[in-house]
This record gives sequence, C-alpha cells and structure tokens, in this order.
Amino acid sequence: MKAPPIAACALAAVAVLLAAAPVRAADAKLGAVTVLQPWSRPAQAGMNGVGFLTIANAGKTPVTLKGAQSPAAGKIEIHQSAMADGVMTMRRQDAGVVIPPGGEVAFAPGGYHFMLLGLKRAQGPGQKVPVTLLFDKGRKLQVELTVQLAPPPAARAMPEHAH
Ligand SMILES: [Cu+2]
Repeated sequence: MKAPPIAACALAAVAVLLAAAPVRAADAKLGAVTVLQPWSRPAQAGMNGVGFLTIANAGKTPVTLKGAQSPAAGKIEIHQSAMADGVMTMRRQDAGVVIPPGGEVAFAPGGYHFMLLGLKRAQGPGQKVPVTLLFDKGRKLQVELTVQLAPPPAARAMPEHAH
C-alpha cells in the first residue's frame, strides 16, 4: 500500500543557500553502523523541519532504520522526495530504510530525509537538534543535527579507503 504524496513540506527544503561555510557535524557510531554529518536547516517554531545525514553499514548483514524521534518535534517521519510527472512529491517510508551490508544510504536534499513535524521551537544556524534514530532489534542511536544554511561537503563513509 502506497502512502499518499506529501507536497506541503517539500518547498522549504529545496532552497539552497551558499552563505555560510558549513560546520563539520559530529559523527556517531552504533556497532557496525556509522552516522555521518547529521544536519538540519533553520526553521520557525511550529513549522516542519528537515534532517539529513548519511548512514554507513560496515557489517555483514543489512540494517534497517525504522524511524526516529526527537524532543524538538511532535513527530518525525522518514520521507523520500521524488519527481512524479514533473512535480516534486514526498512519500512517507513507513517500512523504514534498509542499509545494505558494506553500503551506505544518504539522506540528502532531493532524496531521503527526516521530516521533523511540528517543531517545538525555532532553530537557527549553529544550534543542535537532538534526534534518536531507531534501528531494528530495538537498537537506538542518538545524534545531533547541526543547524546550518548549506549542506556539508559530501560525506565520505570511509575516508581511510581513499586512494
Ligand atoms: Cu518530507
């Protein structure tokens, strides 16, 4: 069963501002899973915010991200943006997102993202938004989204493997 497209919160995430040099966000680790460069955009209280990050799985089995929660928002949904007939739409990913063994999944503008529904307070550049990622087998990982205007430089899961 397909979730209906969600158009309302799409436009806020599309604007790309290149004003500030991005700050390297803190990475977080849970076993074989590494979360890189969690970040968010400025937003007003009561509005919906977005969250982006990259999840890498260095293990031998798939890992499923089931959802997320935060004291900063009423609710968090996992969405995927996609073009349909020339219109950008978003769909809820209620089944979660699978990170394949040895692979990584990027949550980034235009693709997967976290929708922070009903922000409890305004979030400005430099602030941190605590988010708990909920993985399969009841595993949880706390990350902090750094609020910034522009995306961070492309996340690299394993820079030590660069040649
Ligand atoms: Cu969305």
